[in-house]
Amino acid sequence: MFEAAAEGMSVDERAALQAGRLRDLVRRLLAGDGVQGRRLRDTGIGHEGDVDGLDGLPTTGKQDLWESYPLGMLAVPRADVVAVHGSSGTGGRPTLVGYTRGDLELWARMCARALVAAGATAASTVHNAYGYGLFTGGLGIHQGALALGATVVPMSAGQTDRQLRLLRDLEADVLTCTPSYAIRLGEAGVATKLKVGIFGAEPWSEALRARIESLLPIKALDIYGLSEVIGPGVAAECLEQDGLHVNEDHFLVETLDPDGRPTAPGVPGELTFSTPTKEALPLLRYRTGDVASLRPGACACGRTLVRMSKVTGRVDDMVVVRGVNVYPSEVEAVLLAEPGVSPHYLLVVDRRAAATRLVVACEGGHGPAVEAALTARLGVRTDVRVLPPGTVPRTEAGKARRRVDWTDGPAPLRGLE
Ligand code: DLL
Repeated sequence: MFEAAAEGMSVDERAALQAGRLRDLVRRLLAGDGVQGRRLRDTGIGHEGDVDGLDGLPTTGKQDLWESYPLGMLAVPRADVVAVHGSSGTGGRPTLVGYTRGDLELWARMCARALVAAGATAASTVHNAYGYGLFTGGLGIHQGALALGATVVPMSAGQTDRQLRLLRDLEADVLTCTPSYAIRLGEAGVATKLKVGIFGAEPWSEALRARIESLLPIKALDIYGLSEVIGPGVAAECLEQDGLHVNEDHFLVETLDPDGRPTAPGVPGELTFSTPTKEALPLLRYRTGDVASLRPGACACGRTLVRMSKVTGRVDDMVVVRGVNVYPSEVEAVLLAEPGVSPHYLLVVDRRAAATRLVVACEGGHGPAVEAALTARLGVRTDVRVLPPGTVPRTEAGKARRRVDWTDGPAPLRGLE
């Protein structure tokens, strides 16, 4: 472990640490004049910030960040902000996040924890193909690798030929990129010295994991995070591949039901984070929109941190077709279980007529068989279009686009009409 005392701490000791940190956060927010402090005051919490736990405290959402764009929610003087990151966001509107020097240092340690959980050491070479820039993937992992003392190859995304060349020539043992880009690199069929990959920034199924592990071949691990909370390194899998360890000494996690009540262990809910040790943008109960479940209990690796499941969907990503709820992740699981179907697919939600139609564009496989498997799993009929290889767009940089809404105009892909 990179920080064994924190990652392997007893559950009681950690609970006490979390309670103290939460009270500090509440006091800090109450002392400021921001939206979070106002909400706390409205809830009737006194300035001494004596709270028992998270339940009942007000929540925060993306809307709050949008409304205070660009950096209105800062809890420190602007002069203390040393970097800005963010994301284009699921809704297309940018979300910006400021970092103090302390925030960057915390972030580096969280990413170093993820690298060590994947078996990386100071002797490792990390081929980092997450995009560098405003996106947190590239620079987050980069700083984590530096904190670990590994050798980082700052490839950024794109230019696949050059990536393959440097993978071979520098003999990296750790690959970091989006899972869709890992498929892209794997399909090139180049022999490497890679042992493990740390993939995240977009949802990916167990079926995609199996595909990546056989293509590259490596151990494929999941890493989760979001810029609002810090970036990658909020949670990450270890080599046991049995859930993502949430760094809950710094990121208090809950899963909430649609009414805002915590769900029981194992029951999926909306991931909600509080960040008591963040300086520039501390968040109280930030609702992420991501759906997963939580599981307490020690892992065989020795970490005692609560584990989250893979993200199974987004609260806003569910497609309702004839009353049936469909998640893109389920479509992916079905497709990859079908023989001959490539990992490149697009779920097209055709909303041109009053009745929504689901079209699944894929490459390879036997159309009627895929259709039957999808109907059986989803409980709703889909139109499967098997397109010629190379038709479904690949991701060179950034996150894979797995779902598109077709509201009017020409089809989003040729061959769908
Ligand atoms: O994607 C941070 C990151 C970079 C995580 C590199 C992992 C690796 P954002 O651009 O702000 O930050 O996007 C955050 O991406 O709310 C999820 O919806 C999604 N996401 C991130 N990691 C995963 C994952 C980065 N492992 C949003 N599985 C989040 C599923 C993920 N979805």
